[in-house]
Amino acid sequence: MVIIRKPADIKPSEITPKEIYLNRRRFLREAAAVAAAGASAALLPCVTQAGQKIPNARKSPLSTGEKPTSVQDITSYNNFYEFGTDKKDPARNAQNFRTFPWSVAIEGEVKKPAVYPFEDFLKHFPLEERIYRLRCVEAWSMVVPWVGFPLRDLIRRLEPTSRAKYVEFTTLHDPEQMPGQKPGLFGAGLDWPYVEGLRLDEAMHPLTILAVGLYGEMLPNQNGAPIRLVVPWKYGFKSIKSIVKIRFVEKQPLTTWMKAGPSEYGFYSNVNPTVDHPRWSQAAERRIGEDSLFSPKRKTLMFNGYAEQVASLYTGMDLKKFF
Ligand SMILES: Nc1nc2c(c(=O)[nH]1)N[C@H]1C(S)=C(S)[C@@H](COP(=O)(O)O)O[C@H]1N2
Ligand SMILES: [Mo]
Repeated sequence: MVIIRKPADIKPSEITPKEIYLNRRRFLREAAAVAAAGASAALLPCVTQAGQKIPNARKSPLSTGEKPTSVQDITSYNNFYEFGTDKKDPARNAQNFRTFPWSVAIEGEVKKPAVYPFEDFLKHFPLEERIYRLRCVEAWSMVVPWVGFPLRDLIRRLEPTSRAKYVEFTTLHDPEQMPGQKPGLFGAGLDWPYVEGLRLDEAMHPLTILAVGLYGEMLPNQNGAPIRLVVPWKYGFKSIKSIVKIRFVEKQPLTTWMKAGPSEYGFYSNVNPTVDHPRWSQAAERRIGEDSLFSPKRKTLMFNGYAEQVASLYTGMDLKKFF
């Protein structure tokens, strides 16, 4: 489904069914009740754009005390293959990416499927600043001061059915805007749109967030505007950008990277210094911004340093098999 288009392009057959409309109204009413009961939502203006200041994001106790990477590095060294495969490509090629209007379709095994405008999330979920380590599978890392809200807050509101075991996320598919999605040399040869997935308990973990900003401002386009996932104990590619669909499913989703290289990228993708990528070691990492001749590599930590919080999700699992 193409989300962004002029009203005239929308066929009558696509107009939101009444049930979905009513679900959305109920969602708003319940969210308003939560806000009135004390949790202060961010109350942003309706028109949002990259760089706009985010007021009153609470500082989260779940943040790392490590020094954040510079905003310059975070916004100019990116993996966002829809805009090119060079680290500098996304900052250049995503400049005119349109992220307004934007909506996220909620589908599958859930009692409240609907297409929610992005602003609904901003108005009704209190935003927090979460400073997290981000460890890319390519053995570099950053520390990012995200602004977002726990994915579990949204999931609870949507009421998954008992059949929902996994959550599948999909990025916008729009080759006109995303040149990397066109076949040819510029693309990464991935199967578009980009798809990621989590087990429902991973999605419900308090560390898992949907981010809408960084460094106190709405997300820059190259970082996944207007809304992206952040799962800090997994390799960066799980943290899917520019999400247009969240689907609750019974079976483990087939992700983009599993399709591209099943022997190299597994479903779990937990940061694990003892399980190497077939082509390189995962034992150490280079911290972006520290690449002087004298800065040693850092040792990669189990679950990217979040073992205390997340190890219990994987009790009894062979992490070499379920990589
Ligand atoms: N849709 C989409 N999401 C994506 C990617 C991508 O190419 N496309 N790259 C992933 C990878 S490999 C990483 S390391 C992180 C990088 O996020 P950042 O650019 O905000 O640091 O985004 C992830 N999310
Ligand atoms: Mo990555």
